[in-house]
Amino acid sequence: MGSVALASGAAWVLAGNDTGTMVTASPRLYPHMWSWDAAFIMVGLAQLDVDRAAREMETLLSGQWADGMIPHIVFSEENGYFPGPDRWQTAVVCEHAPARPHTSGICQPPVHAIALRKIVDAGRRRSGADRRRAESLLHYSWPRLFAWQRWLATYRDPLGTGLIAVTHGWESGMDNSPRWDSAYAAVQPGADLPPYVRKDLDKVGDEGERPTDAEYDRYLWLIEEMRRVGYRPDEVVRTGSFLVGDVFMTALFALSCEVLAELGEEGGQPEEQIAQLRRWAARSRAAVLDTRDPVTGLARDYDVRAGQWVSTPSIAGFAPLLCGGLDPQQQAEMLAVLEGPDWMGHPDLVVATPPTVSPSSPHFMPKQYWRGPQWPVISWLFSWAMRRGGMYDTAADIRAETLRLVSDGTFAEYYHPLTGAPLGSLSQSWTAAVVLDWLYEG
Ligand code: 9WN
Repeated sequence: MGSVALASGAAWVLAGNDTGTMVTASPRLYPHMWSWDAAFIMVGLAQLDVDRAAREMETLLSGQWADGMIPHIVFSEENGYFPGPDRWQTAVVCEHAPARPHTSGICQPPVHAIALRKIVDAGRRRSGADRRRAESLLHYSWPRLFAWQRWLATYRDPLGTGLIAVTHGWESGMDNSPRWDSAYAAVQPGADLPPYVRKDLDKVGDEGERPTDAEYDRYLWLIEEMRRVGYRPDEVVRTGSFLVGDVFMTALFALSCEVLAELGEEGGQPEEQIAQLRRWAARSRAAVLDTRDPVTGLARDYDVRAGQWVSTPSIAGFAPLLCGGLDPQQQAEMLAVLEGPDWMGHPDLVVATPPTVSPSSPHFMPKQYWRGPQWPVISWLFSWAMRRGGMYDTAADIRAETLRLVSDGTFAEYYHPLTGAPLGSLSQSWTAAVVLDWLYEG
């Protein structure tokens, strides 16, 4: 499919998933707004329609909790996803949660400052009305995104080092990654886990791509634990069965603090808050670098509950390339590993983009959720951050190769790395959105 057809197809996917106030993550499997999906969707919308992109940010922020957390799902009026509002019961048990819209009670990676950057830049490139809309969105969103970063710095730094922790694998966005296997193994679902019926299995082509029932029991048990402490962020961190310092989330936190600080300078926001963002960024960047494995050089997660490093190699090991901080020699070495035969340069890959797990790893499963396939949105994120960090050649290569992967026009959630087959949900909004951004901005 050529670029023009691909761009029209991507725009058509976003329009098809648009309920008017939110572009759902996908038509069937995910009929609601997911926090980090929404940010990437805004990146694509910004290229098409600044006002529509701005409304997406406003919808997301309408679900922000009073303490600053941006929840991982803002529910639409659709049914069709489990766990839905009845299971979460956030507004029933937590005074910080909004009564409407309904939201989940956990978070996802903080990539929203990147979306705001994109919308502001698109607005400034265009006419008076778009420019004014973008500037007023900046003014409206900045304090709210600051509050979100502050929430993470306040409640999710249990070691006090700047390593941001997740309390559920879903918070990482890489739900079923082998990164979480050992931490999940220690989660013992209680006998009083309320019964439930999954809705995801009949919406993908092959059930084997999705997590197992035993995994779902653990996902649901963690939510039950949180519900029982009223989603109070300090209590969740103190008592929950799952607490892992997430190096990928930490890198995105540092990156977003920097991006938000720059936007704050341009928008005349309070100097003290801008300085605070820079302090958080520096601390978390250092925390990311401190996680590096002395043997492989890759960044690692830290299981706070078990008191041990998680050394399972995954794409998250390259987190320093997102947030920066490596010296030139170290950066070149890490890039060489990423581009080398265990990762992007593996000879069996159909396209040279980062797989979620190395094909050389015993954990590699080419069709399984976050255990091997390539996610176009993760490629976009690396490419965007690399360009920002001056790694232009790798950024351009990842863009070109991903565009080759998605040229089938299915806009799949993820792709089989050894065959290029589309997997998971088709017409996935964030895939369409990042493709649009790449086609427009080059
Ligand atoms: C749980 C929506 C989301 C993404 C995540 C992805 C998947 C949900 C699920 O879908 O997670 O939040 O039901 O598996 O792992 O990254 O935001 O696209």
